[in-house]
Amino acid sequence: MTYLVAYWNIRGFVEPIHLILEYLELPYETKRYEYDNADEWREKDKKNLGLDFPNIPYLIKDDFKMSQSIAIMKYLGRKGGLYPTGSDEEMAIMEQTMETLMDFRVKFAMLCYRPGFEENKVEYLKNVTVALSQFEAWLGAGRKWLNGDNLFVGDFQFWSTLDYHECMEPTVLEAYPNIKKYKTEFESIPQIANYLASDRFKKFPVNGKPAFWGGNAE
Ligand SMILES: N[C@@H](CCC(=O)N[C@@H](CS)C(=O)NCC(=O)O)C(=O)O
Repeated sequence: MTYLVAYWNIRGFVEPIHLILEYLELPYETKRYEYDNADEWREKDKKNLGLDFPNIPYLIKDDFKMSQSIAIMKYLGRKGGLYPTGSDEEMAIMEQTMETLMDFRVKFAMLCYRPGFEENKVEYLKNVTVALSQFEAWLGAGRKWLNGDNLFVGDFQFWSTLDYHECMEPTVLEAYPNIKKYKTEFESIPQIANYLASDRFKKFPVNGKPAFWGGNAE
């Protein structure tokens, strides 16, 4: 009953999935494709693994195969109470958080993968204050985690995206005490602390080789 999770050999989109598996202490293995040998994915596994919508990350457990990182997070989250069922309104708020996190993550990726990184970064750091201020206020309204008292899958996505930002610009969270406290507390969860201290976790590369920032082992 081991989960196989596959992705490029980077942090990227897959990290929250690893964090959730680690937190829930579910047995898993990783398959890491290398950019220098991308045909192993593109020409071999993408065509032959029997994924209905071939993409990476993908997850395989016995005969069960799926792609789409958010769907994978929710699937694993439901198993461990990290994506709880609630009223229509509670579910809507969780979805709102997930979509907001995805916007945050995608804007960061666009910065990293677009030419002109150094010039674009200046503008990006001005604009990201809007998203960070919203998260700061959201947490400041008495929330320990993004969904209140209990961790949910969005927290794993949020931590990861925050950490990528700090890797890119170490002072980016300085003006946001609630976010900083949140991030430290997430890192102090025993399963997460173990993972971050283990050789299963590497700070770099954050992004794929084609990126203009974070694509190297730094
Ligand atoms: N919406 C998908 C996007 C996945 C995606 O774009 N994967 C990229 C890496 S970030 C990839 O290289 N996919 C392999 C492919 O398109 O063949 C998800 O969240 O899983």
